Amino acid sequence: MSLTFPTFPKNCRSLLCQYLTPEIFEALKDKTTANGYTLAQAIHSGVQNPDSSIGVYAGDAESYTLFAPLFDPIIKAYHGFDPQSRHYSNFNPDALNADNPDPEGAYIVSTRIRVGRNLADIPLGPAISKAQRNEVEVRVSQALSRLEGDLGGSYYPLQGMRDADTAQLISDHFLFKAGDRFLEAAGLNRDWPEGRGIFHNNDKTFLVWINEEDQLRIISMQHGGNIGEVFSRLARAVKALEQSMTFSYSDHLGYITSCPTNLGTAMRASVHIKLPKLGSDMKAFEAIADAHHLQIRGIHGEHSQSEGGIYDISNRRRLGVSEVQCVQDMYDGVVALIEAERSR
Ligand code: ADP
Ligand code: ILO
Repeated sequence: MSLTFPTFPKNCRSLLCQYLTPEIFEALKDKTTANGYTLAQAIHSGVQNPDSSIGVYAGDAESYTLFAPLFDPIIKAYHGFDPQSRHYSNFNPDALNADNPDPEGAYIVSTRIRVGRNLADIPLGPAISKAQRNEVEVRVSQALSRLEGDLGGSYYPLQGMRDADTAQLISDHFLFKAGDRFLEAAGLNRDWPEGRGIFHNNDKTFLVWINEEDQLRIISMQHGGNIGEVFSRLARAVKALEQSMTFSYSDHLGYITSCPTNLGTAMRASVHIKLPKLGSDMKAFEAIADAHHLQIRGIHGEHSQSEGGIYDISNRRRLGVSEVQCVQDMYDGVVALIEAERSR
């Protein structure tokens, strides 16, 4: 980690290289948050990986204020959200107007909605110590063990998990992958695999990742396109967990997450959907996705490719829009995509 202005390749398009000016660098390079997080750490992932789309990570809530001259324009560029704006929440399933967009099951393979959360009194993953990470694992797995009914389940630490079980959980889309180079450079893979793990109920429709990019990723998922059921289960689970944990939240930025793309609702609502015809006309596909604030990913998560004409389609905006609006964005866009696929 250097204290000299980084050089980026000419073709670099990340938000970091667009917004890190020499003036901003000079003004921020000697600042350190109360948890000891520095500008050099915040930009390290984007400096090491010039093909990043964003390139920065926060080490704690204070990073977003201390390094605001860099973070604010990045947040504005990604979410369209101004530094003086206020985030608002609406996680009420009754406010959602999203029936199953594909009741015959011709297009949608599965639906998944996740939110990121971090404990208010512990630094975010990039600045967390080994002892603090282990403490998060204990506190969160204990809270999860108190859940009942369809949310009840078991916690499986990554350490000691059989390789075949890990591989199966990853290929079934339930578990995060190891070795992500963006997370690696952000310091998020330190002490791997200690302190990480996955909780899930019997049906694997409710899952919680512990200590991946955020301390918690709370996930609701199931086969098919019943978005309302997936959203309701998630809302119920989050409410239940809030009884025993206080999550980091600010009126300005909503839920505080290590990557600025996840601020606000920290929600990604997605479907795995078969769109082989649109997939062979990416220009038209991307135009519909852009018009509906959608992101297109491959079926093994971010930075992966499509397989068999199946794509992961999700809301792109998460901050300055409510949870209900995130899902509404995804629903409206999926309806438009199915219509376009059908008419080809
Ligand atoms: P995140 O959703 O936390 O941003 P990723 O993009 O890495 O993270 O996705 C994590 C896992 O969730 C991947 O295995 C991905 O294939 C799976 N996944 C995402 N959306 C769906 C979906 N609608 N149905 C099934 N699996 C999904
Ligand atoms: N740091 C990576 C990923 C950014 C958005 N995705 C996630 C998972 N936070 C990049 O800048 O491309």
